[in-house]
Amino acid sequence: KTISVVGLGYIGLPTAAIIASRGIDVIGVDISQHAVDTINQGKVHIVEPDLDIVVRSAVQTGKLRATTTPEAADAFIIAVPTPFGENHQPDLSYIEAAAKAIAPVLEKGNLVILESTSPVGATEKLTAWLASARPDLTFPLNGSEDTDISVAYCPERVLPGYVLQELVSNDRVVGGLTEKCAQKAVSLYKVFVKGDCLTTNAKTAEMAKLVENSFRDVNIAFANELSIICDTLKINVWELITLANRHPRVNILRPGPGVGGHCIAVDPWFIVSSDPENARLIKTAREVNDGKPHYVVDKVIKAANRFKAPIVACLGLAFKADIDDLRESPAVEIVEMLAEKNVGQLLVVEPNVDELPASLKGKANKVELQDALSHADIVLLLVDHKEFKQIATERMLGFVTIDTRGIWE
Ligand code: SAJ
Repeated sequence: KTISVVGLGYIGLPTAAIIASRGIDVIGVDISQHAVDTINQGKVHIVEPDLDIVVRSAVQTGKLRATTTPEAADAFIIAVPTPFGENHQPDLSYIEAAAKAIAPVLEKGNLVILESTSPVGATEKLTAWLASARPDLTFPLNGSEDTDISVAYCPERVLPGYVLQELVSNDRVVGGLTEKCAQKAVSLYKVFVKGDCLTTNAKTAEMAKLVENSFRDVNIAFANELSIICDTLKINVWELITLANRHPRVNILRPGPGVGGHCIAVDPWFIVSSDPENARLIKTAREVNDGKPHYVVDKVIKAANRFKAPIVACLGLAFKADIDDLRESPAVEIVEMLAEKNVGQLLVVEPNVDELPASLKGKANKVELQDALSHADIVLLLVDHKEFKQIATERMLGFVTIDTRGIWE
């Protein structure tokens, strides 16, 4: 058996490597020649703990090979991005391009699985694109059961930083366009998934993924809103949450500088765009979380007004603790806004990256933690990296601190 994984990014590459590590031939497909070349040298173009080791061994044993042109396989797993475009509408163009790319090599008996986070109905759209490119094959559209090609939707739920463990241990929701499609997909996942594979229809599986991330977004919004209300009421939100969470049925998440990453800040919009009138809470949660970086900036400006030539140490740029991923990071957004508003001299500390992102070059200086602390008037904690948690609370007494993650509270 051969499995083709289309899209070798944060999800596709680890999935391809894990399947290959189970002794199955895997053909990885990506439009980026750079990604393909890097992988074929046994190296990785993305950062994820231990991924380099698994990819190197999969390539060395000849089980994993990458290419820019799709080849015939028994099953295709599509893991391409689904960004949102104008007005928060989902952009399915990568899925469409992937469908058009694999359609010519599809053969009777093949299974196609979509893993990309998608709005409800995307699996049917994918199938329609495949069907229009291959009128000689039958597809599971309009309830047809016995078809040449099987199609299923199976979202991933892995947490960045723990991808290799979670790919294996998490339960999977497997949504088939038909029952037979779901069963075929389960047999594929059983090769490497130790968790349960729960079958349903494709639409429910698509919605399950969106709902999981929206649930988290709404709950983080609750915490973020509380943190602002508590500022008004002069209550320590961290103490408040610790106390409230001692109730047996209360579990408030942690406020922060905003919500980043490519999933939680994006997926709820897919629900909103599918039913804007009724998705009220979900939309408001997005707005609350997107508003938090602005609130933090205003707080820094107020603090900075107390100094003639304020020096602000900004601790952390990543979108969450102990990772190097700066994309969609509220911390980056906050430092950008501070630079734009000329709030003062900005010293940035980010132990997990070598260079400032392009948007901050020339506007802020990247320095070591100790340098930042010896010069700063204001310390703005943006990410709860372990290096920052190690700073003793007493050390912070001499500064005006704005601790968005509550590590020194
Ligand atoms: N955050 C807070 N307060 C919290 C928890 C998180 O402010 O109490 C912030 C983080 O700092 C970060 C953002 O939210 O900026 C998202 O971080 P996260 O750790 O909640 O989630 P991600 O984006 O790394 O991964 C999520 C996970 N989804 C859920 O937990 C429901 C993961 O399982 C998904 O696979 C992933 O999205 C995805 O790919 O969809």
